[in-house]
Amino acid sequence: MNKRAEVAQRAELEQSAFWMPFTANRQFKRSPRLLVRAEGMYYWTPEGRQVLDAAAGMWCVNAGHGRPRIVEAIRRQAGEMDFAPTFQMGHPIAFDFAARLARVAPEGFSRVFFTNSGSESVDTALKIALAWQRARGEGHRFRLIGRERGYHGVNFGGMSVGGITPNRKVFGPGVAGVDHLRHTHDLSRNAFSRGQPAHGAELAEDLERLCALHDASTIAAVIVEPVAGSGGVLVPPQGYLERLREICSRHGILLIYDEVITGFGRLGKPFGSQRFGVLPDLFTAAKGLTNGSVPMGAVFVRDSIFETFMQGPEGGIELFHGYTYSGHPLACAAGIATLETYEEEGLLTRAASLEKHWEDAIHALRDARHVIDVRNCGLMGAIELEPRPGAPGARAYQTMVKAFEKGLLVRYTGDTLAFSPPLIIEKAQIDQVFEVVRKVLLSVD
Ligand code: PXG
Repeated sequence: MNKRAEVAQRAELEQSAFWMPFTANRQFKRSPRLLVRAEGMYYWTPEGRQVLDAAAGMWCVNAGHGRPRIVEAIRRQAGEMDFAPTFQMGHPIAFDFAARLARVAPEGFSRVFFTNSGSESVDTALKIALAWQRARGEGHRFRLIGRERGYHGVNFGGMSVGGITPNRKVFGPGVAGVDHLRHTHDLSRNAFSRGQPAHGAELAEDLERLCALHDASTIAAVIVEPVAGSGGVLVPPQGYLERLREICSRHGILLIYDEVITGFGRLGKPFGSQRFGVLPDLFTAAKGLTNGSVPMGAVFVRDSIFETFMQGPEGGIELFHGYTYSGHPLACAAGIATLETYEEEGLLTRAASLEKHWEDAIHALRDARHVIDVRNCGLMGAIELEPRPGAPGARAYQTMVKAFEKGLLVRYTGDTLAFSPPLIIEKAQIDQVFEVVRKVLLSVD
């Protein structure tokens, strides 16, 4: 692009009608970072610069970009049938996709409710939990418990159980009857842990505190991410999920996993529950469900929970909930092709075979400039930087910007750099990711 065209484009962007999500709009539009093409492990900028994607877009493109089978499936479905309702009508592809999903889910989770995003999946799961408690005669259970530093999307339910302060503070009181467990991040005991940290299983006992305070008979469900993503890649301490599971079961509380990030192979198994060997009662998915290609989310439900809803009169709607686009044909077509791609290439377990290399590569940065912690699990990782005094988040932001200039896409949250590459990444590319980060950190003040 010549200088004049560039100046014109900048001017246009500054006035753009696009109110960008979770973005400093004015700062971005003054100095934009644009992506125009993607294939495999890479994006390209309008100037033709290649950018290695160490973020799988935004934790979603698990099979890499532009996979031909997925592209073709979307194209074919768009030509055949663009839309069909799923309220009191059906189309075969939604039934087919749900059945295929049930086959990769842990045993006993053979019912799937479709949504269009992670946020909608979370709110759907919370509503199913409340409705289930009522259906089994426990309607006095209305409380929902989340966790500090949890991210469950941005709708009212997910915002309320979420535990990231800026995502909550200006939006009023949220859903009533919500409380939070303590988070599990503890640098004083667990800094530079490889995989699950050794200390902190006892933090699950915090649920006992809430049961004592509110009385367990008022609590419907607890929701946690198996590994907290946006809160900074917080890996559950050894024994933590086991204890949380045990306390929930003892008190009749449903355990919901938010697997929007941990689903579809991120942790070396199809789902986080399988990686950690601790099952929830419901779990959410989105992102990798369609490889990020068409918006879609899902809630997986234990068979026994589904059955509770199926006891009333046959002509009665069992759950007054759903979205116009639940089970959208394009999303289902993309999802089926995504599953086929994952299965054909062994991607739902590939992270397990790369985990050791990934772990060594990221932990090699423990002595890099500004670094105060390194964490990892599956093909997920984080490097926490010491915040610049008086400017929290600034150092990680600057690192992200400089890395992008050097051809690497990473994400950051607070002062933590987060890494979650497509699961097709090769070892040499893993090494490249962390070499670039090391170099960039040298140039960040
Ligand atoms: N739950 C979890 C665990 C998530 O990570 C959502 C729900 C909401 O999904 P939707 O599709 O409504 O955005 C998410 C989304 C980041 C980042 O950089 C993370 C998410 C979204 C955007 C950025 O950490 N997670």
